[in-house]
Amino acid sequence: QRYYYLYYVSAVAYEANKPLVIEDVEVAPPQAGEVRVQILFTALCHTDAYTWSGKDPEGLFPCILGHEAAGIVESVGEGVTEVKPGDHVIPCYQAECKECKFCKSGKTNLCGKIRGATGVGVMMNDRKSRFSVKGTPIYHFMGTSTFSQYTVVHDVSVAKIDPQAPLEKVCLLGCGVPTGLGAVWNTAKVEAGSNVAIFGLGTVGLAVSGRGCKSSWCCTNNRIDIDTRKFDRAKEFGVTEFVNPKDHEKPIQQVLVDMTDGGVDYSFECIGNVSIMRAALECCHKGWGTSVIVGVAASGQEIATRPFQLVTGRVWKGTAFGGFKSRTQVPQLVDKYMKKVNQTPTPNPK
Ligand code: NAD
Ligand code: AHE
Ligand code: ZN
Repeated sequence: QRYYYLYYVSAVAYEANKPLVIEDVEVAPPQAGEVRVQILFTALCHTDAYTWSGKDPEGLFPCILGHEAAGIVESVGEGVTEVKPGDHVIPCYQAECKECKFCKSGKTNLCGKIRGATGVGVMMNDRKSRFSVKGTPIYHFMGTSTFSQYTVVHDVSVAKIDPQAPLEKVCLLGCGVPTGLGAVWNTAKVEAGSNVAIFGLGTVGLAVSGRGCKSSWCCTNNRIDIDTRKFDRAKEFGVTEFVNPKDHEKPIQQVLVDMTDGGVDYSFECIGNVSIMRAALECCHKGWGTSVIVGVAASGQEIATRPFQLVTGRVWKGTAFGGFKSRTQVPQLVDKYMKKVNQTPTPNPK
């Protein structure tokens, strides 16, 4: 166990939309209930770009972005019992304390214990940052800040995983892949034979379309993207039908309703565009179609539809981290990846 300040390299976002600056950052030792992690691999999620753009109402600068990563515990603060130095971990922006009203409810994967601190870029203990550059504090981001060789996270935000798992691959289980899988398995609970429309074929949309829907044996999937290069990538995920809104004059919801004998059973918005969220709801079948909002829309943006769409049986839902309880279920997803099996994990604990 080592308790000293570390000087390591991080990519600091000093201002919205300005290039990240590679800096020597001082990373303070973990305090009680905190874990310092050496980040070995980090990916880029659209949400990092969204906050960097300055459109996130919770975005604070200067900060260290990044929340889709994997690494090794370097040291732990007082009272930390569930991980120790050397453990392989995935930082979890959606915490799981197992004690708060949210965690105990069995109804949600949201956790309330540290959300108030992570939303303002600090740690719970002293409401301060563990990062600084020449004495200037740098805000944390989403309680993870993985664009850094070392980071400090709350113990409730770290999932201990199989040490054999390849960290360069399972880092994706920190956000995009579970979000897409869980949107299908946990939030929509798509049944076999369902007709599904997926708007946006980035990491999240591909996770919905690939393993997510295949595991649910959907027979028809309509994938929508304006970037046709994404279609080639999606074919590798077994996708066969594509719709490019730019090829149609009619609104995309009408195109899909016409193509699917009245609308799809499920749709997923994986872009973060409020007009498309509306289209995703309105392409659903009257009486039962369910649309899941996964995309994150900018500050000030609002969704709209005619209430009649809901009165006539369509359902509008949203999902955060695919409804997975992070510390419990991320290690299960890693195990599933290691076993290369394609089954749903155990249901959320009550
Ligand atoms: P991404 O940038 O990899 O993919 C977005 C895709 O949308 C791209 O393929 C792009 O070509 C396509 N697109 C953009 N505009 C379009 C349009 N008008 N019509 C059709 N397609 C369009 O993003 P990602 O990392 O997969 O994330 C997707 C969204 O989900 C983002 O808003 C992100 O912030 C959000 N997100 C939410 C959660 C959650 O827990 N709810 C988790 C992860 C990501
Ligand atoms: N600060 C943003 C929040 C955006 C948002 O909804 N984030 C998702 C995760 S995106 C991961 O790539 C989420 O889990 N939200 C639940 C939570 O507690 O933040 C904003 O727009 O205000
Ligand atoms: Zn993300």
